[in-house]
Amino acid sequence: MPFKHLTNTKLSENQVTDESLYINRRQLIKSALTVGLFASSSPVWALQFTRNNQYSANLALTDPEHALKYNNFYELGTDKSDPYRYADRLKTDGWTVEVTGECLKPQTFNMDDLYQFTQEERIYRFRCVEGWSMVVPWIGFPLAKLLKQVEPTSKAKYVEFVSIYDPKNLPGQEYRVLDWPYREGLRMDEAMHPLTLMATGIYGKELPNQNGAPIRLVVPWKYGFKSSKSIVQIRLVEKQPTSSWMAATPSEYGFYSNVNPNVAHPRWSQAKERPLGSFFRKPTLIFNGYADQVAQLYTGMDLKKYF
Ligand SMILES: Nc1nc2c(c(=O)[nH]1)N[C@H]1C(S)=C(S)[C@@H](COP(=O)(O)O)O[C@H]1N2
Ligand SMILES: [Mo]
Repeated sequence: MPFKHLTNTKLSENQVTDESLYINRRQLIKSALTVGLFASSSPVWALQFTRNNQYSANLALTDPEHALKYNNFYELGTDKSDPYRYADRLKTDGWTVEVTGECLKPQTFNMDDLYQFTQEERIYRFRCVEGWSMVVPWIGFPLAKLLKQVEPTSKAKYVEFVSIYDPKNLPGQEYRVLDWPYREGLRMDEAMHPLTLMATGIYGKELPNQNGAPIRLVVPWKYGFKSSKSIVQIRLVEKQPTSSWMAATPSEYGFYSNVNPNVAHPRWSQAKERPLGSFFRKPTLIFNGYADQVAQLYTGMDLKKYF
């Protein structure tokens, strides 16, 4: 993500190439050749899922070569190629997601617990605030199912998502490009919306590390940075949380961040997008094409003010 403070903090190749990283990189190249793009240290999960045809985009799928190798995941580095290159630095063994805050039954879920939710495949459009987009088949389950299980109280007005904090292993967290851990948030009705997905897989397989293993959020009508990767905690809260991007640059990144071709980013237009793998740009749709399903969430709100 272009970010004005990053021009100074952006690292050159040499700065991050210490001995252990160099060895790691060579191992990665080897494993990439043998097991392909899904190179991952986690055990292979026997995926059980059913396609949900209610969610199909009527668009060609993005080539996985792009969706799995051109990523934003600043914990692994700020270059688009860093997340794939340093994927092995993300440790996912024994992963748990703590759901806490304003709810009657707070619970810590391990991945087996989370795989108990019926896993479905949905094809969604995805639009990054930087102006690129993709169309990918995710596997996962609606966040609403998870939230209902912990029984939110009437004070639960917002949901905050906290991503992994592991600066010893994650090369990007050695640097304060963002105030770690990565934090995002949704309003309760957005979080409960049937489109809002907790994703555990992509292209028929478990999520590779670079795409946010073992579990991430996908909110297809909002800019990509709202779709937090590698989530470890979900907090039900009364007050609107401040996301890492809002904290970093409040004039550029708001809480809502709904895809909107009519509201320019302060430094570039949002009218068009470039699908990954394509040379040409095409018009961006309001709410990323999901207006029929989500526009009513924002009735009466000035979308220029609540950006
Ligand atoms: N924890 C975390 N989540 C994150 C990010 C990040 O840097 N850290 N980047 C966001 C941005 S800007 C985008 S566009 C998407 C990219 O997801 P993808 O690499 O699977 O396409 O992840 C989002 N989730
Ligand atoms: Mo993004």
